[in-house]
Amino acid sequence: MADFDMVLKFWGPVEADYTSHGNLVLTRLFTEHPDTQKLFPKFAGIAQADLAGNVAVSAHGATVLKKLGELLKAKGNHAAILKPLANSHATKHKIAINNFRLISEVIVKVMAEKAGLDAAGQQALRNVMEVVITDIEANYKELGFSG
Ligand code: CUP
Repeated sequence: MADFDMVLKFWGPVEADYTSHGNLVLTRLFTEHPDTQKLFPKFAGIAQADLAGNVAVSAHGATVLKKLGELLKAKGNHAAILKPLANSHATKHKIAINNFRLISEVIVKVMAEKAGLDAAGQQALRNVMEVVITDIEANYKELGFSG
């Protein structure tokens, strides 16, 4: 089975509550990698203890997971989805590529815990994220953002 489909088998629980799962992803990212909390100015001042209940964290977490859902459903045909995302993350937010690797690993862990993503699914998601990140990197290069 293709990696995209392998992950989509476990997407139901995530899709059913993008807000809670999204908050979990960003809270975990900011706790495990505190520097990443400074990437977005609107999150920089939030105390770690308040992340779980923060509405803005939940909202952006939901955005991240919705985007990932779109990417999975595009099954590799994602150039049109990634271009604007790479654009805004390079020119507006200035998010270096390594941060996408960090958030990807956190998403794998959260899906394992909350959606039952099994070992094969975890590998499939890692493969999908590798393709996505490579394509974002190519966009970054075109934009002249070193990332
Ligand atoms: O959209 C958005 O917002 C993005 C999403 C994604 C993820 C992963 C991959 C691809 C895409 N984001 Cu935001 C991202 C990020 C963040 O937020 C943070 C950190 C890092 C990355």
